[in-house]
Amino acid sequence: MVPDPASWRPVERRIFLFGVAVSGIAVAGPRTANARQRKADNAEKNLRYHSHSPNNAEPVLAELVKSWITPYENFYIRTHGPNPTIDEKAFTLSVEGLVRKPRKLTLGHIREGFSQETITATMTCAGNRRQEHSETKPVGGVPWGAGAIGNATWTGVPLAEILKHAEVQEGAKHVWFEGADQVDVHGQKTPFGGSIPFEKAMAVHGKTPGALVAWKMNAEPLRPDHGFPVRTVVPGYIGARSVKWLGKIVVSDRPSPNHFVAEAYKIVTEETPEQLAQAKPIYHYPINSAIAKPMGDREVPAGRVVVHGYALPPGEPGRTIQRVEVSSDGGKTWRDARLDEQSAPFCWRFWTAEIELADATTLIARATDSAGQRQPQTTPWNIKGYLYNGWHGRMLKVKPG
Ligand SMILES: Nc1nc2c(c(=O)[nH]1)N[C@H]1C(S)=C(S)[C@@H](COP(=O)(O)O)O[C@H]1N2
Ligand SMILES: [Mo]
Repeated sequence: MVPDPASWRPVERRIFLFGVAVSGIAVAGPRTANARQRKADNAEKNLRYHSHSPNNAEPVLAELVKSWITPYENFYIRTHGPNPTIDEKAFTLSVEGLVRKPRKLTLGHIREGFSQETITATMTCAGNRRQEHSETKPVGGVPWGAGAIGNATWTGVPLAEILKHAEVQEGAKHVWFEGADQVDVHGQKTPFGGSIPFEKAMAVHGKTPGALVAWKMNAEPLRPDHGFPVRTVVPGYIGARSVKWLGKIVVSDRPSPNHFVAEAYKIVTEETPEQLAQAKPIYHYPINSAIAKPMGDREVPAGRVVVHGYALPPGEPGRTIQRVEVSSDGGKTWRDARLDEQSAPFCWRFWTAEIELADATTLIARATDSAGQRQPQTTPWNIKGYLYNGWHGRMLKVKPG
């Protein structure tokens, strides 16, 4: 059972002073508009911080399920290094590798030179619910509860358009993304990188492009924490493939050698070279669901209670949430939850269930998708604590009626 975020010890707020030097990217000092902006951004957020600079934070679950589109204030932040400071005017996005016409695209060109699309997609961290893995055995990484997930509208240009413009050559199999941030990896500064199969980059699932180069989130310019000025958004894939502060796209015949593709984001039980070499990078996220309300940290009166939560279909195209069930007797009997109206491809679905509470109760939720695939009761442990999607339990303190 996982403690609610409300019971966490607040992380001491450190004020971020210096921008990071990145080649081709302007460095700003403490008194710049950017530094002020960053402080303002953090203050606006309605999140519990696991760390500052790198900023890692998630919302309280009861807040998260108030709106199907997650407002900026409630949207989790996952970063591996300090936010880079980017000079919009000097900014270019480089498109290179297996292309006939390598490009350096300005923001103006990205925003105005291509067709523009707005999609809705849920983003979730591969480490969402990591705390539950650590109940089995310790795992590394940010100890996420079930709040490292959010749903937003994203406005941008389909990655496929940018690739066509650069004229992709024969043999393209993967597309790499590189951020402008600098992360400490084995004692060396490395940009955060992602990689997706070329097929996914060129795909259109219904109306949803396989990947978007986005500059707006919920109809507003991306905020610094979410990758200003541009990021990729890859519907159906773990958040790590949606690279923020995107500075470079490389078309290649192989997956990116970047640490965050070649080593991190793999399911292994030991980080040995053998296991890491064998394991494939994680792309899609699996089916998941969580109980968001009532929270476990306050007393709930006995009697009828409305339980709220989210359910996420797996990230493969065409899959939807078919059913969510809730149990208050440890999984012996289950009651169907009511699915909210609002739904869309690659998006979570909210649900509610009315449950009669007698005394101290553990509620459990599990979701089933349109292919009949159900959330597993537990998720096998892995050392990095990824993709926890076992039945979600919530222990309630019930006030006798
Ligand atoms: N450049 C860069 N992009 C990044 C990251 C990062 O640290 N640096 N973190 C990734 C991870 S692990 C996740 S889950 C998502 C989180 O996006 P958000 O902070 O906008 O919620 O961004 C991804 N893109
Ligand atoms: Mo993530």
